Amino acid sequence: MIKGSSGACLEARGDGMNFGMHQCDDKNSVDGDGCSKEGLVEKDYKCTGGFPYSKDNCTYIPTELIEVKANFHNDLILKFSRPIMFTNGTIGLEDLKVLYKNATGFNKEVKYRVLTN
Ligand SMILES: [Ca+2]
Repeated sequence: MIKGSSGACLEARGDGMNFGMHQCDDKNSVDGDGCSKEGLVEKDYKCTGGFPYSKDNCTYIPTELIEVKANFHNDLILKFSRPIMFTNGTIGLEDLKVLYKNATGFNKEVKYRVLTN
């Protein structure tokens, strides 16, 4: 904590002590590592462990496949936890590999086509 010009206590950023006035403090003033220099948790990150006596540790939340279902045409519908980016800005056959695993554990690559909406 530091004293502001009005005499009120303010929380310093980047000192590794989180008194709860900012979303996070990871003991630096670097953007792009999960906790911004303004003390905000950055997009797609989760920060934990920040207390008056310990800094926040921020980790990237990976994109997860959260749902797979088939419609009546046997099209597989994949739902991800966030919008996903592809190699050339659009989904292509090089972006996804689909494997079929049978009861004996044998994996066979499945040919597919891409439908987007
Ligand atoms: Ca940082």
